[in-house]
Amino acid sequence: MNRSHVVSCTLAALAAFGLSGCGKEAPPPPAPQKAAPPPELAIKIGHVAPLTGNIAHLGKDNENGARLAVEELNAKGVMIEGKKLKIELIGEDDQADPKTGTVVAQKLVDAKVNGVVGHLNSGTTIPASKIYADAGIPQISPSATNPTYTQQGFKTAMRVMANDIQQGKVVGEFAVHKLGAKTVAIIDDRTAYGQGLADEVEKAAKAGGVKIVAREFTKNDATDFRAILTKIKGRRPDAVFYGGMDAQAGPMAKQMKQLGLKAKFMSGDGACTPEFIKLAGDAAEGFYCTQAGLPLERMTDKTFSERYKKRFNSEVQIYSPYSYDAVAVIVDAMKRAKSADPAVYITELPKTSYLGVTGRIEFDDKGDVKNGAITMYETREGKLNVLEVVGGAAPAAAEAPKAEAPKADAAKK
Ligand code: ABU
Repeated sequence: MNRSHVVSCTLAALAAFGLSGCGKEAPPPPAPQKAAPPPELAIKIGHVAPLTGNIAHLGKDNENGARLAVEELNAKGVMIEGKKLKIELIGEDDQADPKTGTVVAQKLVDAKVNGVVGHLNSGTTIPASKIYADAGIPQISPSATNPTYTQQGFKTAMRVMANDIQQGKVVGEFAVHKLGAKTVAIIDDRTAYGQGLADEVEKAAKAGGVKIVAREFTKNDATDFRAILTKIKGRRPDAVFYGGMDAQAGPMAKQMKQLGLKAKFMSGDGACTPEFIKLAGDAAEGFYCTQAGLPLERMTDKTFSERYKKRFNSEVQIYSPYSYDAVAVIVDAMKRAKSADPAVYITELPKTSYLGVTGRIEFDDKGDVKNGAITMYETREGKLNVLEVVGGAAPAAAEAPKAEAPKADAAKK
């Protein structure tokens, strides 16, 4: 073998096999080819809630729920027509302000989102719903309970928890039958939610024979309620109902105690939060409030709060399980429709029957969740304790919450 043969042989061997020798060793088997990853289908889901201001803690909770769903669904890999869904969550801050709500709604429409989870407040959700409806973009609110939202005839508008007709009736009847109230004073914050719920409570209480001895109002940025409470104290009501959020209900409870107003204090879901207890301190004791759904510990997926805490290093406030489910319901409809196009998958939304974190989700012909539950709580020893659950679907045996609850549909996909 001459020198040039040795060189060419060695180079050829190295090039061919990347190793020693020339004709002495069998070549190694070719490395297995990695399958090409499936093509991606990138979609955008908008989320809107107040991320600044006095209920930013609730807005962040809503956004966290939606974010957890997006992250888990992306990690699982949802396939639509051979493509792997890649969901981007676009979070917007509407500051709980109706005008800002419409501005950010238009921003999401312009960004061509495939669906919207939000808004948090009824006062922003209702005006924004017209913008999404005109654009044909499905919107699922995880927390807006004012009935008007789903009564406008928009096919795009849905919610995943009970509404204030259901909630007001439970509060009013509880005041009559469980608290034995004969006289009630009502305060609201003049928002679509606060005023609407207060009206429903008034209706139900009056139907039970209660006399409404005062009907007062404040604002959703107020902090001093002493003038209203002093007036109410003079009417000696058995109970006071506040229609509004925890940011006002907390200091209101404190000021009731300071003024020696001993009436039972009641409110709805906007104030039925750990934040209320933090703000009210000792005055939180003996407070009654409702949530528009099942208690967290009785929901289908009991691992939700652990996953939430692990991911965000904070506790669930109230609505995050619903915003989680709202994302999952949108994706479930896309899967059944084999399309993420809003014009296509919207036809599947009304047919939804989805076992989420919060329970089985199905919609009535208006877009309200069927069989919504209302839970009544009383605050004792600094905690919200369940008193009763009204309504809600009787879970099928396979869906009933268990000590080791099965994961929700979203987690199985
Ligand atoms: N449902 C209470 C808070 C949100 C809202 O309806 O305004």
